[in-house]
Amino acid sequence: MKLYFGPLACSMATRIALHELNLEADYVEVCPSTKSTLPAGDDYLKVNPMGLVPALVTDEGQVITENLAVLEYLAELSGRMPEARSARAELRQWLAFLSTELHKAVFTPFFDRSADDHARAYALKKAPQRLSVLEARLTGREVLVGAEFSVADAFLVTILNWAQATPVDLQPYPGLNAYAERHRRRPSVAAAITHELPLYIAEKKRERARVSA
Ligand SMILES: N[C@@H](CCC(=O)N[C@@H](CS)C(=O)NCC(=O)O)C(=O)O
Repeated sequence: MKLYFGPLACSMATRIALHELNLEADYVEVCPSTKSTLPAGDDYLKVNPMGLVPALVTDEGQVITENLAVLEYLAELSGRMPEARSARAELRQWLAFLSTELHKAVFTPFFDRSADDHARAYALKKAPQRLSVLEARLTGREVLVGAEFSVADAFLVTILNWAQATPVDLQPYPGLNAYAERHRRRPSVAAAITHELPLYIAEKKRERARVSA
């Protein structure tokens, strides 16, 4: 398999999931500004015309995009999709919530250069309700769905990591904050952050150089 990723972006959820599930993959970094791969300089738009990460190329050569689909594919590939239909629906429900209500609605406006102050104000207005839903869900629970760390946790932990770089404040949500702190120390998560943080810093440096050129 091959994972196209951006440093500390939502694609880190797939890196964590691959690690958790003991699945091998090649990792190809994508520059968010030029949409080319690093260091080869290949055109990423030929892989995903949306220019968004993640994209996972399976061993059969299929390109899968969209976090929800990629994460569910990996869970299924490794036999970790729940057996019961109701439990599968529950996992999908949380993946969809994370993808749409949390990632896109609350955090994307702080990273998307085309978002303006109105978009960011809208996101901050939406945040408390969504974070409260998570706070209620995680109170007394170690993980988001089921009994073990799952692809949904890989996704949530990746998203919550962005709070540090945005005005989204996790402090009023002690259960959620503790969840984020606890899982950041998990080996798969710690390894992903340790690997991607220097790449993120390098990406920001390149971006500053490009802007001032
Ligand atoms: N709907 C997509 C969204 C993916 C997405 O927003 N990826 C961001 C990184 S977290 C990205 O590639 N941003 C680069 C850009 O907007 O140009 C999914 O769920 O996979």
